[in-house]
Amino acid sequence: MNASLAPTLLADGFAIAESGLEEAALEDLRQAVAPILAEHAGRGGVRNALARVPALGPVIAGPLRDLVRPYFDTAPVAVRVLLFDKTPVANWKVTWHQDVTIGVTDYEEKAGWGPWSRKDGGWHVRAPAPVLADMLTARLHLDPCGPGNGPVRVIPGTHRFGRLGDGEIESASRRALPVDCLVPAGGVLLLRPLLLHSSAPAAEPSRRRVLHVEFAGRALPDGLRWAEPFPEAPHP
Ligand SMILES: O=C(O)CCC(=O)C(=O)O
Repeated sequence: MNASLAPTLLADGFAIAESGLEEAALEDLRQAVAPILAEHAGRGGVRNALARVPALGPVIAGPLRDLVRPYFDTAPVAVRVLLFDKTPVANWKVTWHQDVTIGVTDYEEKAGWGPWSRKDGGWHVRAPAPVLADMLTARLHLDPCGPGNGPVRVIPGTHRFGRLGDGEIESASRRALPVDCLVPAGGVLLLRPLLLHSSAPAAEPSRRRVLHVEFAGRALPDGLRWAEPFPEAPHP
């Protein structure tokens, strides 16, 4: 990992890195995810992607984990794995938001946690800001993403403001100059979950396949447990 990305990640909340994966390895990943993406065609995304495609394990535990490791003071663990694809039939948009929800094993009312929801058979909860501020997402692009492919758009520095309310998100998005995250195939967008981000429909829809992996370095506080830690549960 290029350690010189650290100041950018700290100040801006995002950075674009190289995975180091060769085209043949990327093609293996495209083939591995093809059936599940075909099954979800039109929906834009797949949850629990690692459970559904175990062949993703080596790239998550290897190159992606190696890439984020310098940003944690304990060994990071993947805690959520999603797949996205933006295609001519699923040319979706996402409005400005922060990623504030995590997957946990059990429902338990705790101060500072909530609201709770049930998705795909698992418990999801809005987490307190310190938990989210410690996390880092690595989005490995299986296709090149240029300005016409509906790239993720970010507002640099907003990850430092904690969890924002709807009004704050609205005014930040009106005042700030967003940046489009253009990523080549094999590139990785590193993103703090609290960074305000959105994405527009692709102006030139083709495929925009992304393996999205959220990493955390610690066990959860308040007796809660990550739903899908991989390759092992994080240490307290
Ligand atoms: O892939 C995208 O366009 C947006 C994804 C996103 O907003 C998210 O993962 O929270």
